[in-house]
Amino acid sequence: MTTTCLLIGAPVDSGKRRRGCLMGPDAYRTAGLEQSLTDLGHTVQDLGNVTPAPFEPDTNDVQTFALNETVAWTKALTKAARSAMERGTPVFLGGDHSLSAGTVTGVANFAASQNRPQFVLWLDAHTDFHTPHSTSSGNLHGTPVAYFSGCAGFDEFPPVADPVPQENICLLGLRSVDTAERHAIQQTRIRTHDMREIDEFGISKPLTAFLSDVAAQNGMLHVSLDVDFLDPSVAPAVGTTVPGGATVREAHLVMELLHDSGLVTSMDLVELNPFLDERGRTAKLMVDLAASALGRRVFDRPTRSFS
Ligand code: HAR
Ligand code: MN
Ligand code: MN
Ligand code: MN
Repeated sequence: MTTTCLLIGAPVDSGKRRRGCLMGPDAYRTAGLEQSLTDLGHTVQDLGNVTPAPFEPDTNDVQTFALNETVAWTKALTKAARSAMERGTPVFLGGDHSLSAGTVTGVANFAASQNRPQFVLWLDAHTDFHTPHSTSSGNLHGTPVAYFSGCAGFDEFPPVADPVPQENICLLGLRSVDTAERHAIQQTRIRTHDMREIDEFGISKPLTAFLSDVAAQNGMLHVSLDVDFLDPSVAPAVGTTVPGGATVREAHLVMELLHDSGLVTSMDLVELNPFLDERGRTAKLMVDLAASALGRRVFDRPTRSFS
């Protein structure tokens, strides 16, 4: 099945102190994302980059780094995501992971307008489940899951109109979880799958169980792919490398199963820092993974069913 893919640049760099993610959208363009998706038969429109409205300057000595800038991005991206959903399958080109505070709330708002439940697959070494009060780094890229699931403590941010229900969120690839996040997440119904579970039972098991639930509820599915889901030996271009991540094939298998499911309605590619890349290899791998999610395969085979 072919679709209209909307490439939307989100050069958000305010979610942490190390600079460079603002170059992400252009790195994906340079690595040939548009052509890769066109080659699969999709109609592809590059809508350029989103820009935030003007914001008050941040003083960088508060507990949350670059709060006003991140709030401005959240507002702009919520709007962009909401309206893109009317027109096709948005692929948000990050930008650091704070951008998902905007993209997920925007797509969830659209799902609510369709009376369909929103689901989120979060492919990441981290849970990103801090609130502005629990974070010790002050880096807001560590908070979007708490925000879009409706946790308290985000007073400076816009209220979340349609929080994603906890049981509709699946975090896959975990291997770096702060104590406050672990305690908080254990009180929720969020599905968490760490690398130990993936090593022991394989990556397809938790994923196919989740996809079956999405299908059974006629859900919309947002996929948020953080570069650090991957092992740093194959994806070095990220500020927060954590050893022991997904292999190239594990990541492609996730994407291939996602495509087979026919359930993906929106996607983020986040945390790419091209300043840290080696001859574009991480950007290229992320483009190849996006292509797998949108239908690239070695051979045709009977499509797996998830209902
Ligand atoms: N938990 C740590 C913190 O809050 C690290 C968060 C890192 N997040 C990302 N995105 N790189 O997953 O500072
Ligand atoms: Mn993340
Ligand atoms: Mn991460
Ligand atoms: Mn603190």
